[in-house]
Amino acid sequence: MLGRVDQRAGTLDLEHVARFPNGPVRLASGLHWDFTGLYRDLTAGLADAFRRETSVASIGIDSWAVDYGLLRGDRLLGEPFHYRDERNAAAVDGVHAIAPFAELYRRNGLQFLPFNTVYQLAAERAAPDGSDGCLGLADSLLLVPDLIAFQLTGRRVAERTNASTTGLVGVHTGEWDDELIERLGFPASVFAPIVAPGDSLGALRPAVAAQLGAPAGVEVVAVGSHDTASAVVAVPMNPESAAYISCGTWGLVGVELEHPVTTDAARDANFTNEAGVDGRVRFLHNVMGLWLLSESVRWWERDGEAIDLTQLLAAAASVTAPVAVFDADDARFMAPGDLPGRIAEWCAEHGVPAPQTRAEFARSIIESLAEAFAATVRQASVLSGVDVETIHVVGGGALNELLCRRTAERSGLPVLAGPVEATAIGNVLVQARAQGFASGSLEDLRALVASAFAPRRYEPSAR
Ligand code: LFR
Repeated sequence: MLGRVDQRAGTLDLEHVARFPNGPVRLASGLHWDFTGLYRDLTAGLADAFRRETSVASIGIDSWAVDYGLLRGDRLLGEPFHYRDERNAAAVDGVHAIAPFAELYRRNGLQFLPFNTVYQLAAERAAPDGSDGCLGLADSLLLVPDLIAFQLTGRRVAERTNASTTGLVGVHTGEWDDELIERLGFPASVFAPIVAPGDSLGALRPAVAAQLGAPAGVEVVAVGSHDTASAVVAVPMNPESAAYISCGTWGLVGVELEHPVTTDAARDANFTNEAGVDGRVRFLHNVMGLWLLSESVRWWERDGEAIDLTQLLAAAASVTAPVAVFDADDARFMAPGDLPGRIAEWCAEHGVPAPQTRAEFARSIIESLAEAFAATVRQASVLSGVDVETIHVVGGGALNELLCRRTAERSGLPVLAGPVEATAIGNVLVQARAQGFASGSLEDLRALVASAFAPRRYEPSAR
């Protein structure tokens, strides 16, 4: 994505340059990412961006969280594991035997998700093939965006917003929790120095610059490298009276705070305190998100049939009979596979009629997500004390009219939808500020977002 920002002129625009699939690959060792393919495609995209725009000043990188690559010297020790791999579940108890969850929560402020890096690292050492994984061989561990930054620049850093999702960063310090790392028996030396969004990571490696035809002087700048952190930057909200839903594969539902909330109630509600840009706190909960729909569609398409999502959603919108509202948070929906079958299984266990047609399944998913979104916004408000008056939906979910409308109706609050490309916008704005094309607080940056991408409003009044 190419971004052009001029705060004084009030302009902010994005140009799509390249888009490519990024699916998991099942290898003998488990579910992995094709990092090498991802890097190939993104560098091709960068080269294309440099052909279109010769005055690119900087590059910012963001991706999903928690997953990492291990390096020995410059060599990547295998493709990174995918957080949906099954290996993590078995490692959870071992970690909690050393550091009980209540203690972890006090230290790192994170909701329990079995794939948090801390559990993945414990699983790494107890690989199902009987080996002890690659942790013992590695001399550095880099989360996915940091791994990309390393390939581009040669610098090994850990960007703070994403590092905060590992479970190994102190919620109050923003630094690696060395004592916890030592107690868990992880090699402290693999963790790279923490940098903040806005810090320069320096120039491209000369070989990379030549390969990509990069303009002279282009540098890599740390942004909110956790995609959700960048997305929250671009929510055109007043954090004192708004909640946000960053809705794509996941639905990240919460509020932005100045200070973490690590109360027993927040822990019991499984709310996370992830690091935001400018020291803000992303107090939120992971709701399963549009994964429920995309993975169902993938299942239906497994024999080669192509399903038109727009048509499916239109059919879902015209379902008039009541549909099952299931618990979108149920852990059974986490792994890839037969999602419709698992939804039907949930319904059978809870004595509610399961959806029958694909349109009913889609409607049931949307209703269940809207209900989970509404309930989670209410919880976020109670736990944090933020008096929520509006809900902002950003990300791909902002295009889903049925979901936005039902979220407004189920929550009783107006939903403001957009921007769709919030993550890319937040990424670009933090770079723009670092380069002097914009200045001020997140509120100043959000004012620019609000004027460039007017949100679409959904009223809470029922049909
Ligand atoms: C969203 C996201 C979530 C994180 C999940 C796994 O893309 O980054 O914030 O919990 O993916 O990394």
